[in-house]
Parts: sequence; structure tokens; C-alpha cells
Amino acid sequence: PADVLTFGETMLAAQLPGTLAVGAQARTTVAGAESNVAIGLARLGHHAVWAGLVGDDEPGRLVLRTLRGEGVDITRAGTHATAPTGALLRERRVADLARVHYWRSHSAASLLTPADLAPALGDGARILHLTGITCALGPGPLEAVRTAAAHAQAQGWTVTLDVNHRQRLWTAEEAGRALRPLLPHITVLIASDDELPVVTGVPGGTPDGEDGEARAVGALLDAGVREVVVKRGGEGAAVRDRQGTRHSLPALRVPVRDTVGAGDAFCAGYLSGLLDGVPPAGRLARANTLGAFAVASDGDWEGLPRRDELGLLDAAPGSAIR
Ligand code: ADP
Ligand code: KDG
Repeated sequence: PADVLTFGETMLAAQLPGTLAVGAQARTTVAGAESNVAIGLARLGHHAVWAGLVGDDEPGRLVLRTLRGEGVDITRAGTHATAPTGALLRERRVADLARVHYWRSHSAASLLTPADLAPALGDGARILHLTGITCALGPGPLEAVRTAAAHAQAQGWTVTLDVNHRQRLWTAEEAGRALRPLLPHITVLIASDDELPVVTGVPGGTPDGEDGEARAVGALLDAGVREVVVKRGGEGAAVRDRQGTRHSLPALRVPVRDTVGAGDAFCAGYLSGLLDGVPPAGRLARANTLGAFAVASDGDWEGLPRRDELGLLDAAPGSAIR
């Protein structure tokens, strides 16, 4: 079996260094939360399978070529005969603020069904990695997530879920209604601190400081999740499990270039630690390291480390390795 199976929507991405309104030259690449995680894992030497759907078009070919080139297993990826590959455009509106525009309704990925996933599920995996984004794409993808989560749990795989709330795709209420029934299948839930209310259904934006966060994490553990990992952006991250283990770790200090993709990189690091049998504190450290690589480099996944580069950020700032 593979180390990790994941699926979702991977799109053609145009990255603009400025604003669209005045026209700016774009760099084309591919983006998708689940494939970002798969690339991060593959770079660390793990066998990661991405089993999404793309269109029978040039963007779809770019997606598959990129993933194959990064060593992600795409033997279970599919091509839809008529629906197109989704796309996104990311403008840098001001220095530290990116704005995303999507073209993904009726895309190939939005038409994924449980039947498309059956072969990949049949192959088996140690970890099934899911995100809330896939659940937001449409009824078919949501059903595929539910089917996969139930199958994986029944087979004794580890099931990880990154909440990854995208308010351009659905409301917090819709997300909560879709995600809460999944909780009993989830082994490790990963969320940003501001996403905790989305899954707990506790109204009122961000949780009320540390107490609010602790209550939300407690509610998720009560709902059946075995371990909850909270991402705190530049502050780092924390983990708590049902056995009462608690750790928190500050983020690495790095120059911030592009924060998009940090959460996916973080997940790749955490999952890599799980696969290697690293204890919780060490998993958090590897997750923070990958998150730091993502924020310190341009693009979602382009700057992620190979295994022999994991210690690179320990080098003195401004140094050259020669
Ligand atoms: P998301 O991208 O999902 O919103 P976060 O912004 O919380 O997630 O970032 C995910 C992880 O990336 C953090 O937990 C941390 O490990 C790392 N990270 C994020 N911002 C920074 C930063 N400014 N400096 C160093 N590491 C960061
Ligand atoms: O986490 C980065 C993702 O936001 C990006 O790659 C695109 O999957 C994507 C999304 O839905 O926003």
C-alpha cells in the first residue's frame, strides 16, 4: 500500500506579482491544497498518491505532468471527457496581501464521485488525507470524502483532515454542517486557530483566546477525533490528543515571502512525522519546518525541502552554503 492517499482539485494557477486591474505578467503553475501536501511528502521520500480528476485539456496535462515530475503517484488520477480543469488567479493586491479568484464551478474535479475513487481505495494506504476544500466542491466530491473516510477507518488506516476553510467556496455554517458528521472517522484533525469555530459550530468568529481554543479542541476530541493539531501562523502550532498529551512549539523565524501554501506544507511535515513514527513534539517540529519553508519561498510548493534539506533553515540568516 501507499504511504498516503489524497484527492481533491488541482488547478491551473496564474500568479501575478501585482494587481490584475492594471495588467501584470503572470507566472503559470499548478495549485491545489491536497496536491501541495502530496508534493511535500514526495519530496521527503514518501509514496504519495493523488487521485483527483482533471479535464482533457492543456491545464490538465500541466497538472499531471507537474505532479509526475515531482514524484507524486498519479496512476489513479483521472481525466474527465468533457468538463474542464479548474483555474485560479492570485494577485498580490498589496505587499503582504494576496487575493484569489477561482474558475472552478462545473470543473472536472467538482464532478468527482465515489466510484472514481474506488480503485485508489482498493490499493490501500497507511494514511488517507482529506481537506474541507474537497467537501465544498459539490455533492459528488463530498460523498467521495465521506465514502473514503468510512472505508479508511474500517480498514484501520489513519485518517487526517485539514479543515482548510475557503469562504469563497461556502459559508462557515455550510462547512460545519458538512464536516461535523466526518469527525468520528478522523484520527488527526488539523485546523488553523481561526477555523476551530467552523468545525465546532461555536458561533462568533475566532475562539476566545487560549481558553476558547482549549474548549474547541476539547469538543473535537469528545466528538471522536483522536488528535487535534492547531496551526497558529507565525506563532507556530500546538497538538493535543485524547491521552492528554499536549505540546506547543513556536514557528521558525524566517523572512516571509509568500504565506499561501504554508498550511499544506505544515500538513506534509506532520504526516511525514506520523509515517516515520516520530513522537508528537517531533511531528510538530517537522510541520513547522515545512511551513517555514513555504512562507520563506514563492509559490505554494516550489520551495519545499527534500529530506536532506530539512536542516537548511538552521543556517545563519544571509549565509551562503558552499
Ligand atoms: P494556513 O496557511 O493554513 O492558514 P498558517 O498560516 O497557520 O496556516 O500557517 C501554517 C504553518 O506554517 C504555521 O503553523 C507555521 O508552522 C508556519 N508559518 C506560518 N506563518 C509563518 C511565519 N510567518 N513564519 C514562520 N512560519 C510560519
Ligand atoms: O492552500 C493553498 C491552496 O489554497 C491553493 O493551492 C489552492 O486548493 C486551493 C484552494 O482551494 O484554495
